[in-house]
Amino acid sequence: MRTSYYAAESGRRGLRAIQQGMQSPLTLYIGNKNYSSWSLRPWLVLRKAELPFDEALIQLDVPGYKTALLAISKAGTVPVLKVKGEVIPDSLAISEWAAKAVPNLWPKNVDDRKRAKEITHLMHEGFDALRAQAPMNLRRRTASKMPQGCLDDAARMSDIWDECLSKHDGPFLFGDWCIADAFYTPAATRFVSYDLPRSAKSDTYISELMSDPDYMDWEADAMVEPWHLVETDKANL
Ligand SMILES: N[C@@H](CCC(=O)N[C@@H](CS)C(=O)NCC(=O)O)C(=O)O
Repeated sequence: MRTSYYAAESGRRGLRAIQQGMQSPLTLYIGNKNYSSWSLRPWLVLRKAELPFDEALIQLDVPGYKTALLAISKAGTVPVLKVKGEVIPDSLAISEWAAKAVPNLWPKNVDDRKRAKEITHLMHEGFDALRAQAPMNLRRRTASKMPQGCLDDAARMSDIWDECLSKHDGPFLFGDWCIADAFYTPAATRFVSYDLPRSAKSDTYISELMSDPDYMDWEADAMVEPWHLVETDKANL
């Protein structure tokens, strides 16, 4: 996999240069690895699918970044997957694209698959308080008191994990790794960053996700990123 770093300030020309130099038919556009939870999800899915891809990192929240995002897709957000001429914005749409291309990214058992999709959609559309009040910030460690909305979301998430984990032998929500685990990995990092309460079962699950080799590759890049989003770093100080 090749990584291209795109300085938003350099405008569309820089982006075109990256596109022209790219080798793989798949390019995943992502945001800062320390902060972009939506980018991490399909990145993990493509890794687990063993689909070779290039990644292009768009630095978020710097002058010109929105122009850069809009030059990639009308959504104006990352992640975006480019497959030859096709442009697929949105973490879930990219994951579903991968699941069509490669088997076993959703559980085989019909009931498990239905539940895995339900809880993936829940993560994609919900848990607003947790997402807003405990933003993904892989470098962050704090024991600050967290707002009640965030604690309520964390308790609900830990219950969902426990329900899934109690029906399977683990280590993942439905036994083998699936897209639902990708969707909950950024949430798991928030439990660690903000020291959110969780059950013993959920704690073991979090440790499993945090020691996943693909996740650790992403995290290693995040740790050395030179960019800091000051407002995000101050959340719940
Ligand atoms: N529903 C979208 C959400 C994508 C999203 O909001 N991405 C953030 C980065 S994590 C973004 O691009 N923000 C751009 C902005 O704030 O202008 C998905 O699942 O991919």
